[in-house]
Amino acid sequence: MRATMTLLLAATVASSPAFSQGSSEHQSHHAAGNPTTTSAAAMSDGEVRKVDKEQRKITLKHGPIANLDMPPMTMVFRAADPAMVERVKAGDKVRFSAEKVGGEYTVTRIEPSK
Ligand SMILES: [Cu+2]
Repeated sequence: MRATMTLLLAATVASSPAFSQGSSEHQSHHAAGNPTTTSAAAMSDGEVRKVDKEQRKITLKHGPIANLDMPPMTMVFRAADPAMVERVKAGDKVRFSAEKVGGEYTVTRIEPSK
């Protein structure tokens, strides 16, 4: 797929200099936009180990979290939204997004996984 794209692009550049300008602008637009979009929307797999409703904390055994550069582990997260600790319970398999907010690892999104 990537090799095909490169060949097509090379052919376009070779045969039509006018179009090559537009193509490279298009390429750089995507290169700049993708990492941001991906990290904001990235979901990681996890399993709820413990929910502390009073402290609004969720202990998750999680898989790799790309945007936090974190390997799989079990750790405590703060829930961004109080409703999150009502929605999940120990033993639930979930998909979630986490970010570091104010120095605390915070779950910004969490949903059941199947
Ligand atoms: Cu972790």
